[in-house]
Amino acid sequence: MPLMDRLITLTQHVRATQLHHPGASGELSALITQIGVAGKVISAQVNKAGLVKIRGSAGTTNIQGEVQHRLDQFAERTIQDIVGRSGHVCALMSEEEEEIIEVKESDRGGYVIAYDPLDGSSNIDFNVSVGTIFSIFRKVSAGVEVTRRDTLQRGVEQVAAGYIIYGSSTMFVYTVGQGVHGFTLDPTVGEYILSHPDIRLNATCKVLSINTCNGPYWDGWVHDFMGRMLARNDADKRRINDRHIGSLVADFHRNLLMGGIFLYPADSQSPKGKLRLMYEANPLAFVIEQAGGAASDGCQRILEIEPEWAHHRVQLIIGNAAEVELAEECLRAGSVVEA
Ligand code: P6P
Repeated sequence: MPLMDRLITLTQHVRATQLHHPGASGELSALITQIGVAGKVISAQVNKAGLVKIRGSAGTTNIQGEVQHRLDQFAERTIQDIVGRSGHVCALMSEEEEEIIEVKESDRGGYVIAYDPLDGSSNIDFNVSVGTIFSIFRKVSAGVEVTRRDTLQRGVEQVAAGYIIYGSSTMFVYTVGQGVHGFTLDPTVGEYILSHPDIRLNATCKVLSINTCNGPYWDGWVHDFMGRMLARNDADKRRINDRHIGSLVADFHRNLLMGGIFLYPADSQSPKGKLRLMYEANPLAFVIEQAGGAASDGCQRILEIEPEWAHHRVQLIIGNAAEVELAEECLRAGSVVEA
């Protein structure tokens, strides 16, 4: 088989998906490719963080009140420079920036991007996998002005979403609504090569991923859910394993490939939940649903939630649909008991 029949690059794959969209201008393909370029630049720095003076705290905090790491700031600048100046976006909504960044009019394109430039960054100094999460919406308002209608859209309106995980290898995982596809970066040639075509969530939920040390803060339903899940393990077999590394992209990616459920419930410390709708829950919800799973805030699909503002926090339950439904059932039962 000729070599080219074996290697499919990210750019080729994205272009092929757009061929199904009559009238596609190619702008979305170009935008996704530019996000990939930003990922290569960030990957190069993440993979040598221990060697250059780029690790550690930058001594500043972001809108979330989280300590910013030098790599957080590097990743933010990289995305602003490469994606912000691509000519394909009109606004950028970042975990690291309090305000939505409007691209100067001469450089504006037809899309809005929401992103977490380096999720899990508190783990960087310990060599734990981290990642960039992105969500893309089409600009919907007429004219060049960027309006709230363009930026605060529900997750169902996403035209593309995915993440880049900087781990034992760097992978680009994305969906445009035609399945989920994973590409592994070959650093020797600087290309993302299709390595995980049409990813489907393993039908069996093998992993339970939650920060159990938040247990004292949980509502009763979470304890009920945990009990129901752990009851699956008996003398015959351990059917469910606890895997939680505290880096959302790493926990999500492992569960996507193995089959599992991740929860970050609202609790007495984070009454609205900790994770953010626009650039964490929404993009991963798009991916998981495209892979055959589900994502909920316990009461409704993540993708149906009406955003209140750029840094809207939500309770996140994401993974195998049966287990997401079980969590919703426990929450409903718990609310009846508490009522
Ligand atoms: P906790 C990382 O800061 C992050 O945003 C996610 O990547 C991760 O899942 C979560 O926070 C961990 O939060 O409260 O368990 O340390």
